[in-house]
Amino acid sequence: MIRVMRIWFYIIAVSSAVVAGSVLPACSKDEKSNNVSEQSVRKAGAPPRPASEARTAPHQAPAARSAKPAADQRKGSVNQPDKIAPPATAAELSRALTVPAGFQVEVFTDQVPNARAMVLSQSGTLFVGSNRVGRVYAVVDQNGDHRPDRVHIVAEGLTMPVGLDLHKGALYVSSLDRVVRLDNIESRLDSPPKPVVVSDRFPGDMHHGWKFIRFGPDGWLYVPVGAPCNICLMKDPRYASIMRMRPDGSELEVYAHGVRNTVGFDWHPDTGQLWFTDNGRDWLGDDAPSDELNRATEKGQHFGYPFCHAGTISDPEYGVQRACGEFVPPARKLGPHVAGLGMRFYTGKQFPESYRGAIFIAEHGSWNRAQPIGYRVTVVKMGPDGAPASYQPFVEGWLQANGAWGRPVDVLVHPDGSLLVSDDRAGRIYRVSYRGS
Ligand SMILES: [Ca+2]
Ligand SMILES: [Ca+2]
Repeated sequence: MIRVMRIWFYIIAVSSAVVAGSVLPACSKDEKSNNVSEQSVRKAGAPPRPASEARTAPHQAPAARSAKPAADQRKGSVNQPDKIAPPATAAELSRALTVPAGFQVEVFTDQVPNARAMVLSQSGTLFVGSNRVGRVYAVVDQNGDHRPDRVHIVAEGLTMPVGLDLHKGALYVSSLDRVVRLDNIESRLDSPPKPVVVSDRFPGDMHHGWKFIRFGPDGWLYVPVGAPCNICLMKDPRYASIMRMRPDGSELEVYAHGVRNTVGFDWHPDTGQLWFTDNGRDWLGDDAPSDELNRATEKGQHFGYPFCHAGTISDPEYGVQRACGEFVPPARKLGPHVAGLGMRFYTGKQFPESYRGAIFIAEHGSWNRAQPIGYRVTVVKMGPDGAPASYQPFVEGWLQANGAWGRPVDVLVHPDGSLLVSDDRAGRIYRVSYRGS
């Protein structure tokens, strides 16, 4: 009898630990991680994480244990705005969203559930990734009247296919531990090809495992690998980095270190330098640290994580190991917990002169802040020295007093100069255009 009770006690203790472990650490900065177990990831083809890749968490590294803040020392709170119904009509939409004078916002399509990153082909097909629904969409507007005629599903069953880009007629798509390719995609929208694996050399962690990917002007495919935690130091240098590889998957290497989780980047149209957003750590309070807009000027730079946040905030646990001065500071601090995801330089001509060369940022919005923030598109305008000079809201209104009906994820400059914005909560893509004053 005593033995049976002991076993019951053990089962209850372990279950409680599992529940506790799956609630807080599973929270990611820009959204909660998918509720999918590592076991189901392995079933989907991802290899289990080798022992050598174990994180150097305090429970495994006695030297760091004393610096670990206990759970009750975390600063901050969870406040995820309720999901409310999106505006149903064009009139309601224009009342809900605020834009600068002369601009207007329309729904481009509402047929893309869980819409994430976007890429537009030369012939005008808009490919859209997703997260938990595992699909890739192709939105076709045959006559270019900004009213899509058809939405195809060109891939499904992928694991968090957030990011995608086109190269020589093939659509490259991220899927957790791998990048796959759909060849000659535009001629096969009705009968899409089976994805071909380009590389499966990425970790299989679900936490920050979704990947925005893009080809750089140098022809390399850039693939970030997020930290598999809120805050941790991994021995494997692939974690918390931006990696890159050749289009055939060869020469995989780390391009930038110390990046917690970037879900959007672009190259400056004149300098060719890589600019990227990075989502700061959680549980340091409502107002710290700021999320970051960063600029990489060469390969091999370190952007601070997990030692230093937002250029000046030494991490309470890892900051003793390396000083903030050792790292590249952000080019611009964004708001705390705003969750800046997709970003693009404005290369169009439709918007007024002051927007030329500015950076638009899709802010997915906070969960770890008493007063929610983000849920908007912001704009960073550049000064004459090429450095960010201002940071302001551009489109706001997805967040209302009683909840949030949408969450911006990615932005894309259309060749006609308008700006497309994807929204994974409302399953929509919007078109922001300028009509003049
Ligand atoms: Ca059309
Ligand atoms: Ca940083």
